[in-house]
Amino acid sequence: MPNRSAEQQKQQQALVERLFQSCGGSYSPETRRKYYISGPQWAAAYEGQALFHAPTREPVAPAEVMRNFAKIGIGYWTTHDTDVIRTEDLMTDRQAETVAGLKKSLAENGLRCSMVTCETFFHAVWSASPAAESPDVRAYAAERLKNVVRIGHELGAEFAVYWPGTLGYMMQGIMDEPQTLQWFAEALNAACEEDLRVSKQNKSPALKHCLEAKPFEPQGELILPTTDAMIGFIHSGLLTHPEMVGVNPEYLHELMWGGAPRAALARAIVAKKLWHFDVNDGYRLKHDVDLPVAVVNPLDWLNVLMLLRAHGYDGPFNFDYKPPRTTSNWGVFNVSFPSAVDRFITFWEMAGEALADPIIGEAMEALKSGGAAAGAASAQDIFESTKELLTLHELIAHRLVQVLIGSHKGRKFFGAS
Ligand code: GLO
Ligand code: MG
Ligand code: MG
Repeated sequence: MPNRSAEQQKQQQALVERLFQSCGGSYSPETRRKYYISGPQWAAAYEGQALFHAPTREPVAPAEVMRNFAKIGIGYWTTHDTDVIRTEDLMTDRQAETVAGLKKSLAENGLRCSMVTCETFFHAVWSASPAAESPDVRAYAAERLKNVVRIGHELGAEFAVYWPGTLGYMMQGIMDEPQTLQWFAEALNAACEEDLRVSKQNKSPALKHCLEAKPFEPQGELILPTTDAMIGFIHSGLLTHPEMVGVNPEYLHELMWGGAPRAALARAIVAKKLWHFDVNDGYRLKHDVDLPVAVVNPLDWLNVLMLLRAHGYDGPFNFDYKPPRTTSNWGVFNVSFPSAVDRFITFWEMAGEALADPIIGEAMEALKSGGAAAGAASAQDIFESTKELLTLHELIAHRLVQVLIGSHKGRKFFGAS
């Protein structure tokens, strides 16, 4: 029996490989490496488990993840502290050994660690959040954040990300929210202070600290549910170093609450806080399915990347998605990551084409010039003067769909003359 299934698996992999190759359109590892694309340890090693799901895949060790990322052409690796170090080994000699091993694997694979993040949502210690009423929990949270900052420096990371997933409640009225926010700020302040200390000591740049919001899940209600809430919090006066703190919006997290991810990103851009970006896809007003980038909302993804290209975003694109649990361990590195990366690059290229498209360009310019209604015209005159121009909105939307499906490059559909 085991032999038979091993044979079947080989045949099935050959089929998947052949069909994937038939899809075509893949980029070389060299091309993929030109983008600031990071692959999370936790995405690659995700075993497919969830509240109602048993795991479907085997665990994958960091060195194995790195080896595969290097082969695919993903140049950067990101990790939670506890993805690679057991909670009980954190801040011990075991941690130092593990971090030294990670540095070695990164170097061997020609990879860099771009971001480190602190797990403050999974372990039982966070059951009442990292800003819990208990001073012991809060002191431990501050130590964990400071430790992540030190690991970040050790691994040469540029960013530290914090997703305070448990900063909220299940039942109303159990906490004093302003007090909880103050406590949460204290942990972040400790992380920034530690960063300043270490970077001064090492004469190395400080990390960029980025807050990530999610509107619901795993708590019933969150205190900082959106990127806008995070930006408000950064400017609340509770942080001692607001200039060191920015945001890491996640595409799906903004969509989940019903927001327009592009508009959320735009608000972070004008606040000069868009430093890091988690890319994935999913559905509005549903749970955090973390699907691979652009498989659900391709037109929106084209638009999001147009915005980021137009405004010179040069931070990382962190592939914070979950390879579907129907994908095998083999499939994670042979189909899931390469196809996600290639779709992303394709959309990035398409966004460039759309921004350079002469039709869209001329339409935008015409709209900006307006109708030239002479000076002190009435509301009705102003309206009349642009009435025909405004049809360009619909024309632009049409053109963007043409870019998406390639008909601007002459792609014809069966039956089209
Ligand atoms: C979960 C979050 C999570 C964070 C990670 C980094 O929904 O997206 O994956 O991005 O913990 O802080
Ligand atoms: Mg995320
Ligand atoms: Mg998510």
